[in-house]
Amino acid sequence: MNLRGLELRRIALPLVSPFRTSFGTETARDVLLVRAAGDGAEGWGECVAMSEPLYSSEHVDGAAEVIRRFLLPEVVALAKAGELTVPRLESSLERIKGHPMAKAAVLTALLDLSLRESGTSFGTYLGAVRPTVPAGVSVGIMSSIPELLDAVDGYRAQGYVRIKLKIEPGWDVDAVRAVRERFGDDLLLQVDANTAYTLADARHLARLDPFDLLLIEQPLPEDDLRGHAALARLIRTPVCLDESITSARAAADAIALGATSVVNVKPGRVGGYLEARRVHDVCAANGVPVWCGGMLETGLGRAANVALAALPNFTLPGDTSASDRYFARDITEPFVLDDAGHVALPTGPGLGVTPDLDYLTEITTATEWLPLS
Ligand code: OSB
Ligand code: MG
Repeated sequence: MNLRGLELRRIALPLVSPFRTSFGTETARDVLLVRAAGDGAEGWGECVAMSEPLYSSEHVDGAAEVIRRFLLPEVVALAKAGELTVPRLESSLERIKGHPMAKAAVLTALLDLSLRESGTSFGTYLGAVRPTVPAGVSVGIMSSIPELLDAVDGYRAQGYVRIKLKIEPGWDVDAVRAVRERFGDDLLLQVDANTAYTLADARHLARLDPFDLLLIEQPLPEDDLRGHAALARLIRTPVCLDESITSARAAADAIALGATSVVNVKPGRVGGYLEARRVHDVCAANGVPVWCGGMLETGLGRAANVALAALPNFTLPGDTSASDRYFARDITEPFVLDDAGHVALPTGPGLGVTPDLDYLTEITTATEWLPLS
């Protein structure tokens, strides 16, 4: 891999509608993109950090600072030694603590560059076993139940095969009951609390038991594995961890403790696609099914997620929705649902999608060139 430098590009991509979770409301996606410039070819990595540290401790400004100040020198050192490969860089970055989303963005840009150079797709590289993956959709907290039912109805009409409702105290049992009553028992339904509850809410959360949910995602704080294990013994709905799963080791620990019986795999949260594959592998070895989470990715991040979701132990539909779930216009060719409610893996080299540079220029708020020498 012959790398000339990294370009950081910040874009502001409007959302089709506000997306409300227990931690906040987004109206536009503030995204940091990393472009790895080679000789001719280029690779792209999307940093999934959000503007504010409300989902996890990272945020966009912080990620940009970590990349320019601490990750770039590791890239430069390996390049100077003629040893720049993605696995080598991943190990070098271990000495920098934390910042998995910043690391994932850099590693993904370099992986895309090297796969484009070798003519290999992300899916082939990661070990995909299917050409398409089933698409679920994450439905934000709404201001009323009728508004929620309309939104779910619309997504079902579009073909989504699984619905995930965002929940928080005050927007949980009634919302789930209303959706179950309206759409029936066959609807694949799950909920995501983004850490909004405590173990003292166990009896309340047990009121979700009659609704046959696929899972409840991250009810308790990120560092509360014991709490999740205790909760899992008090409710029937399977507990699925998202925020807590920061590495393959964290996944193994959570499984051993009985804190999670399903795992949401998000590459940005675990430091990239190599670690995401290890999370997949450790879960598979323990008989724990996984699914691919999302962070409102543009087509670039979505392409890589869809490829990952085609690995064998991704047996539940992911938050791998079509581009128009979030964006009227994506920065790449859009991901669309097929008749079966699936999205297709790109087949071209690397991510297999290309950003539209004119549109990118239009929505760019800042760029920064970080040369290797
Ligand atoms: O917890 O899964 C989450 C979006 C932003 C941050 C965290 C989460 C989410 C989602 C939407 O639920 C996932 C998506 O459709 O990209
Ligand atoms: Mg989640």
